[in-house]
Amino acid sequence: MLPFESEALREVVWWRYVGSAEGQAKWHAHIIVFFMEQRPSLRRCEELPWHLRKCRKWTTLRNVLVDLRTFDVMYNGEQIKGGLFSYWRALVRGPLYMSDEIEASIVLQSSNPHEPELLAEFSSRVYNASGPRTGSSDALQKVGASKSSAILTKSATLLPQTGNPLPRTYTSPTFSINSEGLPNKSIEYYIDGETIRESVGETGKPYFVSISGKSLEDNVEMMKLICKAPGVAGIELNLACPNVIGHPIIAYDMTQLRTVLKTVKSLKLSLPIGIKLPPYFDFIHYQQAAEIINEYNSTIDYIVTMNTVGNTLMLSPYSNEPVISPKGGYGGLSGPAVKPIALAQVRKFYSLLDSSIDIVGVGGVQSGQDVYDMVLCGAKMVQVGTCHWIEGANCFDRIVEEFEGILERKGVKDLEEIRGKLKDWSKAGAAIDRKGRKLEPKTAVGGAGGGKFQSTLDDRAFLLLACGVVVFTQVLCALLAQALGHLDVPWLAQLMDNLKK
Ligand code: RRO
Repeated sequence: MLPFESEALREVVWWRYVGSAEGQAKWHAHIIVFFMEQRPSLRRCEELPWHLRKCRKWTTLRNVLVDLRTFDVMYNGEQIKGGLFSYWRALVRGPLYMSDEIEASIVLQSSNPHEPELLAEFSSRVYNASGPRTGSSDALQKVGASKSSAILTKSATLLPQTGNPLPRTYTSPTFSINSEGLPNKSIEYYIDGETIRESVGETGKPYFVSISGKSLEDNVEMMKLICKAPGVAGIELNLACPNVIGHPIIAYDMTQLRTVLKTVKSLKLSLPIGIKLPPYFDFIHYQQAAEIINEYNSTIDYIVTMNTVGNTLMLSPYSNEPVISPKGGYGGLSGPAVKPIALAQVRKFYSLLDSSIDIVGVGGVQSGQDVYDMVLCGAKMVQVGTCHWIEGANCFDRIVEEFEGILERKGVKDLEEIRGKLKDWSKAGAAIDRKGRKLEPKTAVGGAGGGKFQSTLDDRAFLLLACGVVVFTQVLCALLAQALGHLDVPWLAQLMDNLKK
């Protein structure tokens, strides 16, 4: 058949039997099931990895590629050897949820000498959290233009909302509180082609949409809409907003959590889906949540942990009233103060969840060291929320550069070398810690590499010492001048006489 005719035929078949992104996902899944049951023939090795990548079934793709017979066929097959390498590159070095454009460019550029640089940029694994500075394409464009490796929207509702009454945010160097109440421009805005084009620009970065519907029905409707929208890389389903008046935090109610995941499974979405969780504090609650999420491991691609610590209260020492107005002053806590809570979530879920479910760490991240800590605890990607809010999108450049500096100093070539490799406390480790603390400036906030929020006590000691040196030098000069007869100050003459005696 002539190429033109074959293209035309392809079109006809597509419209007759496929018809939509959802239909396409269904057929990919059929073909995957078909080939999974076959022996590793050349045909299977050509087809199966391609369909798995299309469906973003990364774990299955890895399992197929590590099969020795498959490797043999692919490595020795002239036509598909390049494919083998490109699949591995996508699995090992690229961020997990690349946009199709980025995936395509990685395959195309497999022989490009600049490729390591391109991949290094995307291996940063740091991107924005949903929250302040994510509500409009103007704000998202700044995220896209920075070293953030992806772009994530503010949590959307079906209809636009203005949010809770002002003042609804409070910031300090160590923590922030918000009760924004989901101000957003509606799902229609965030999946609109123009919004996505403006936000992503020429960067080709993956664009994720966060949703936080008022009901399960709203969430279902929004997920269906997102799957039909071209240009969206994945969905973050927020099950943890603490600030909607009259709506408890969904993922604290295990029955509701199960119902939500069951419903999501029944939708057979064509996009990767992550769920954003609230912080848990008791091991039994982690276990209960993890058990439910594991039940849906073929549906849930990743979790995002954690949302703000809900319903906290801060008073003004001047007015003796809450610092924010909605909900009696209760709001979600974020910023450097919550980092230990966030690390605990990542670590605990890393030990409880099936390895096919990835972990995106978020909470109190403001430096490269914080990103490193998250990865050590098991995070595959790391989000930055409050620091982005306070510092602006430039924070991504700083944090990514700090993180890359740490990796370089430690000789880490691939994040998998360190991900989840946190060791238990040891005497040797404690000795290294003591040494390190002595060398480091003591921080008022605590935690190394605190970036902009750091105020060092050593700076003050240095200032005192400098003042002492200046005063001492001046007295010495005066004594010298007196001795040489350039000065005639009676109390200095007295002091010199006393010194001579
Ligand atoms: O908009 C908010 O008040 C808000 C949301 Br949706 C959320 O998920 N977490 C938070 O601290 N604030």
